Amino acid sequence: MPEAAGAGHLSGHLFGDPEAEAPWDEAIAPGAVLLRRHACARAEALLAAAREVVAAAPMRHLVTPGGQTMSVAMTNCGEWGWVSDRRGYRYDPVDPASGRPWPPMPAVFLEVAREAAARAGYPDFAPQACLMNLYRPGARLTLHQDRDELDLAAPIVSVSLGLPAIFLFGGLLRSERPRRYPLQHGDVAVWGGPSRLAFHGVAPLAEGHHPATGAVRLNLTFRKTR
Ligand code: MD3
Ligand code: FE
Repeated sequence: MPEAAGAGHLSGHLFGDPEAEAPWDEAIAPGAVLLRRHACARAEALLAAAREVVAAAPMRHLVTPGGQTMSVAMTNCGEWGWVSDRRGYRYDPVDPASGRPWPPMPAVFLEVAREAAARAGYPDFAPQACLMNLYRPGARLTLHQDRDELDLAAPIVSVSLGLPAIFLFGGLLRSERPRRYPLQHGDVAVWGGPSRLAFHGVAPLAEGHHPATGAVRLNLTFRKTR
């Protein structure tokens, strides 16, 4: 049989991982694109850098202004960090748990975020905050909008690592029934333009094991905050 340019041949030697598949892009809404498996090649570097951030600014369960403890554990790196407490939601340059600035954004975080944004049509994305969300089985995010940022013209870039999750993507009204998208290890999403204020959430994480993270999912969201 002659050598064919089939998917097996093309994906078999990417980055030296015989299991690796070539990334592909999926437009899901105006201004929203999923860059499937885009971060797989740098997943180990992202996770190693994430562990260093967490050593300096541990994951914690924030309390909402309504007094509920969030099921997702969070920390931040970069100039600004997203925090929630009884007083409200805000970006703060200081980690309230330590009184110190958030750890700097690791170079590999910035590289992956900027490259994804550029691919989606935002060549000058300069994230000032990276919110790191840790999901254990059962953890979820109810439908919400991200509107604590002053510059809504900048996109949000998100990177999924570890266990898969069902992402819920709604419309500009809470009443719109969300569509469900599975997000897998290495998937990167860019949310901008008309999708920037869409309601979205994450369904409760199912139990599982992922070779890169074990029993958890880690999501990184990169934002321009002001
Ligand atoms: C769509 N995080 O931290 S990332 C969040 O998987 C958040 O941890 C989820 O929603 C997670 O606020 C989803 C994907 C995402 C992020 C921001 C968006 C999707 C978005 C903003 C507008 C529309
Ligand atoms: Fe969000």
